[in-house]
Amino acid sequence: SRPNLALVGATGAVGTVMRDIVSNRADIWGEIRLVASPRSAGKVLKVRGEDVVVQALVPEVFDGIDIAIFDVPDEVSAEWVPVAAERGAIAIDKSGTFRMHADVPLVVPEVNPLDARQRPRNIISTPNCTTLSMMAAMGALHAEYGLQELVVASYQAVSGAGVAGSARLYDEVEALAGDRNVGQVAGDVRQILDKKLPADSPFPAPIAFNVVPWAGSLKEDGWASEELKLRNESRKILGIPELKVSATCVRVPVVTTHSLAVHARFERPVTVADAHRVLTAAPTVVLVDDPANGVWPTPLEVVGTDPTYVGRVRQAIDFPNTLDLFVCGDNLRKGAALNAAEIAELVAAEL
Ligand code: 11C
Repeated sequence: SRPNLALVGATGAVGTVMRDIVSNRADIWGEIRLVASPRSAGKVLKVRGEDVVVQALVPEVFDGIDIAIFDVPDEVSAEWVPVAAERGAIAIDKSGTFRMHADVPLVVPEVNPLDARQRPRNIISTPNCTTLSMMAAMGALHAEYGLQELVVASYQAVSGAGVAGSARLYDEVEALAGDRNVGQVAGDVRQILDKKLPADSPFPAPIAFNVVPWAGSLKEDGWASEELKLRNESRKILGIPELKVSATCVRVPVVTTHSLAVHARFERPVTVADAHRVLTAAPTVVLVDDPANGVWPTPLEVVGTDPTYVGRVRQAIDFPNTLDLFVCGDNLRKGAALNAAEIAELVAAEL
């Protein structure tokens, strides 16, 4: 019989995309159960064209469920993912809680699908959306040339911070609209926003008309959690424990789709033409790289789609065996819901 799927966190930014994705991919599921906090229980949402009543997150909600995808805050995952796993579901978790646990695989299906089979705790983690936005491309290049070092700057969309992130950007743009002098004097945007909007922004500085060199929470020595996740998760997914990674994560006023400028050094020599061939051959990567004709990926051109887009591939002039490139990936699709759905399909094929 067809496996039953639970979507936990069905009403969030990723949950909304998740419902769309499972409704539009090949339908391999029996029941699809929607689960959310008691606050959202009773809501009626569409999945596969049908109305489904959202159920509250309680232990019994996992009875009869084969696979449960969680997209909830870290502390909710910490409490509830083990509950689902103990009740017999295979839990696919989007939070940061279990990603670096040695007994939990961290999976990107086109890079390390076999890792999904070793899941002693019945838990599989799916990576941070910033890491994921470049993994398909970097995995393909690593397989060919042997990745040794990554230096990355991210340009992260506001929906990475959930529904509240997108709402804040729209609110700020609205609050600033019409004033053609704004943004030319230090601090003026902040003053206007302080007057017009609530103070509790998900971002530590104005995000409209701005870029903010911060994403996540403060870790040791001034690092932001997103930067460390990008390092640790890339190492685990690619299976290169010693990979050298340094990242600076930046939030930009883009609604959805993370972009990354990547400087990647390889063990073996690589030319731009060879890298183009490898990226073109990678099934989930789209090469968009014709600068003479102004062709490169931008978040606005790729939002809402599934692949990882790569452009601006250059051989670093002063660094041997090194490429510089620009990558865009929808942070809510491949960066979150799609990767989780692909893992679920991988696991369902074994059941
Ligand atoms: C952001 N990447 O753009 C984050 C959100 O570890 O899954 C996801 C955090 C995570 O803000």
